[in-house]
Amino acid sequence: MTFETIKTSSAKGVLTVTLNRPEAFNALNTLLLKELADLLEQVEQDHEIGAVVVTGGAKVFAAGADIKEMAALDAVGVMNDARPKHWRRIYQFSKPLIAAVNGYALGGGCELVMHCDIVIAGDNALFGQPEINLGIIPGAGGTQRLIRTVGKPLAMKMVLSGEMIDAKTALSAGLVAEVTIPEKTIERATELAQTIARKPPIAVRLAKEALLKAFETDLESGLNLERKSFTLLAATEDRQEGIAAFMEKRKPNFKGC
Ligand code: CO8
Repeated sequence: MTFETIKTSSAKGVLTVTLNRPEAFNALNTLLLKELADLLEQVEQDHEIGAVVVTGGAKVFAAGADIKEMAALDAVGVMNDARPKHWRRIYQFSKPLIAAVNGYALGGGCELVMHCDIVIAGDNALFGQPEINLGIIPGAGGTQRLIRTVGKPLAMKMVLSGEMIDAKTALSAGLVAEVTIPEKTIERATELAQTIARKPPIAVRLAKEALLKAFETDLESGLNLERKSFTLLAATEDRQEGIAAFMEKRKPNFKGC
């Protein structure tokens, strides 16, 4: 697959995707979202890849939806917009997605961060939902995911005022898992992704699914899903291998079955 708006590289079970529209601060146009969603669907079938890092590079993660592209859409155009479909495809990716964020993650950029499962931020990162300044509101899940992630007071402040928060605030609010120096953001995200890629893939997939379910269901239904997945894992060879390796005091050799 060749891409216009993203760059890819892979090593040690990890695919790194770099958003590549530097001239527009990596603004997420339809093509970029489509390419990212297409790529993730392809990775779904690639058993060599256990986790994916998404980054904008050293300076900026993404400054939001492409405002210039958005400006051309009237209400019917927005209604027929292909982007919500691509966002859904990104959200449906079953393997871990790790964001490595330096600089701005605004609007759709912050929403892309929230589509990721773990966020590593450089101490230069700035997160915001500035859509209100454009007379709109977040449109890729920002109102729902931000409030579930950071709670009502901070989510309301960010969405209603458009004010950004820094990496330290994002860390204390739970939007970000770790903060590092900007030079190490991608390295640390990659290291974490490699650690996850070495884990048993079916257990990783079911753990992600169960954790995400907590966003959208009641406790009893979530516990039911967890119990079913826990039971299902008892039928995998990787569970036998993991337990045997523990007993035999050796490293497990997981095969994804
Ligand atoms: N879209 C398009 N181009 C952009 C965007 C953007 N979001 N952000 C920056 N750019 C472009 C600028 O136009 C400029 O290009 P040019 O030199 O050709 O004019 C270049 O990037 C650099 O930008 P600036 O000159 O403005 O750089 P500054 O360092 O002064 O400022 C900022 C950087 C603070 C990031 C500033 O550019 C900014 O405020 N950008 C817009 C941020 C924003 O409002 N984001 C929200 C967009 S709306 C959104 O994301 C809704 C998501 C809904 C998804 C729904 C899907 C269905």
